[in-house]
Amino acid sequence: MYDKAEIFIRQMHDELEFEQAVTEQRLLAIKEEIKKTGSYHHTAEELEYGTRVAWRNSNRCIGRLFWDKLKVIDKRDISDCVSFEEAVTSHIVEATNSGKIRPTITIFPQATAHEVPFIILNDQLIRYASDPLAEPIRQLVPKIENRFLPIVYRHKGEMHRFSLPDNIVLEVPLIHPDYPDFSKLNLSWYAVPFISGMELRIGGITYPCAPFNGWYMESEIASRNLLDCYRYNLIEEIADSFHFDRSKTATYWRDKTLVELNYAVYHSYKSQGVAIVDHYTASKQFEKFEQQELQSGRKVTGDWTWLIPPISPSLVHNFHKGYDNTYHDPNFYYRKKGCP
Ligand code: HEM
Ligand code: NRG
Repeated sequence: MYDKAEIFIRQMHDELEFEQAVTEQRLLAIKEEIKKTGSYHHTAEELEYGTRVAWRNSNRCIGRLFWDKLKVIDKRDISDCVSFEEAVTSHIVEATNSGKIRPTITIFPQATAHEVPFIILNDQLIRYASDPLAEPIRQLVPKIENRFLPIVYRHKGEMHRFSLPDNIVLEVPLIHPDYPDFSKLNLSWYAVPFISGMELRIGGITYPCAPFNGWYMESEIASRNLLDCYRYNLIEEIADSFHFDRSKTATYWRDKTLVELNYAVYHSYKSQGVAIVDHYTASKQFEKFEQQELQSGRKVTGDWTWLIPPISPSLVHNFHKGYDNTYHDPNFYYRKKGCP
């Protein structure tokens, strides 16, 4: 643990241009704390910096230009379920911000050798009970009355669950300005993706519960969630609402549906005042991030298979270059299945 802590502290102090003596003093204190207790605790500044760098290091994320604007909410002192549920609810409300989404992370207690801290079993805080991806939670909670899944979490070895108050989940009805019959399908999606199934690792410390959010890129909803055959699988119904000719593949009805649906999702969010980014702008922002990192003397790592958008990938710059997919800490990782 000390070795990992040392790498992290030296990197942070180096980037933030701390004085050498301050660095050595902090390392000594960490060494002492680990010797006495078997672990150590980050200062508020280390937590904030480490978390932002974890986003900067997220190889699969195209949204990293804004890594140093992440709002970090420190809830490491929470030890009871009421406060936990309040903090999760407050994260949803504050980050949603009536559509002016704020990239936010709430950090709950770190893992220790003798205590099992909070862990959320849902992969996202908000998910429709009708989504095929809801299956693992539906297995745990057979009777679900809400349109949204309850949040299932573990604390001190016990399973708990709570339902989100319906009125805190902002949703966007999907419309297409040029195809009125599309609106008649009554489709909608929630405004904010809150990732809750990943753990955060900083300098040898693991935070198993650290839900975070940014805003959506339109193709996540349009190309994947609504069209993937193992998700909502709606390509035929949506093509029919656009009155495209499905008699043969060569009419390109699938491709046309994909493009118009991405357009519909983007314009629905925008016209209803909910933050969203189109794949082309996201890619341009990522290009700027790459340039900034280069200027700061850092190497950008990335996962090409995730960075290219699932619509017109060859029209954006990242399709045409390679990325080094090495994982550097601090970073976010999937928790191991069946953990804890
Ligand atoms: C993945 C965009 C904010 C960390 C992704 C993906 C997209 C994306 C398109 C790929 C998702 C997929 O294909 O399923 C954005 C945008 C943001 C944003 C537009 C707006 C601000 C954030 C924030 C964090 C983050 C705030 C963390 C603090 C990640 C991670 C992944 C990811 C860890 C990989 C998830 C996985 O492996 O399942 N992001 N992101 N992103 N993003 Fe971001
Ligand atoms: N594709 C998933 C969300 C994954 C993360 N995407 C973001 N993250 N935009 C979906 O629900 O469609 N973020 O933190 O903003």
